[in-house]
Amino acid sequence: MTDHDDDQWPGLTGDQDGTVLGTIKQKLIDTKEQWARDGRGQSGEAAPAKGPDKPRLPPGQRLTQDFPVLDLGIQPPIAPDEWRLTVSGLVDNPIDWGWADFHDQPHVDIVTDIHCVTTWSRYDNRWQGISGPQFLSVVQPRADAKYMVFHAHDGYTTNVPVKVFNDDEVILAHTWNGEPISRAHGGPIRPIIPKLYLWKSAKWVKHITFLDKDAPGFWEVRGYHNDADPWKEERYG
Ligand SMILES: Nc1nc2c(c(=O)[nH]1)N[C@H]1C(S)=C(S)[C@@H](COP(=O)(O)O)O[C@H]1N2
Ligand SMILES: [Mo]
Repeated sequence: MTDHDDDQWPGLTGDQDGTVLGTIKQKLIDTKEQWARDGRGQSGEAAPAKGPDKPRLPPGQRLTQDFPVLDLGIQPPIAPDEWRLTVSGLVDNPIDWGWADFHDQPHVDIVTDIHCVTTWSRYDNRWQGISGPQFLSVVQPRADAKYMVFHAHDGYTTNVPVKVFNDDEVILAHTWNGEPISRAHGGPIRPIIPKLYLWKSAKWVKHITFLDKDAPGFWEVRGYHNDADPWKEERYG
């Protein structure tokens, strides 16, 4: 079962707010909230050892070769020439970037595993884009900026501590495995925070705000764990 199924709900795209779409979206949300209450996918395995004995697959996860698509059913089309990213809140440099500004930044090329709360993991994803630390060095969060909230074009939000974003594995990516990140996966630019479950990596991001207080996002207020560490199996609660 996936959250979003193109065959079942054809043409379910665009920022519409019709009643049919509204009903389907609410059904998807209700289902996942029920999963959170049920603790679906929770293996209850003890947290694995750290260091050299740490296995590659976090507890309760299974490996997949494909890259499932999960979202609320709206996949906003964003052409590179209309893409913008704005930053607000507790920063010294509240940027307003277009495509060229993004590409003027130094880029990195990294390979990471990703882990979804619905229990699939995917190894060896190759990303290109701007590293988390590079991004932070540009926007310059103030000392009291502790949390980032990502806002996306479909209305989705998610919260991440600045400390967690400041990691060489974090990337604002434009490329996945040699191809531009597809619309279905949140292209043209998507933050990837591999050390957290994938719901913390907002697709179609348009705005990032820096706050001194935490502000739980879309799933965090609907039963998902605030911290989302796959190694501690922080799925729900
Ligand atoms: N904008 C936006 N980002 C989102 C979501 C969403 O609905 N909207 N869903 C989240 C969830 S619940 C998951 S599991 C991952 C799925 O990413 P994928 O479709 O690339 O696998 O995206 C996350 N980012
Ligand atoms: Mo998800």
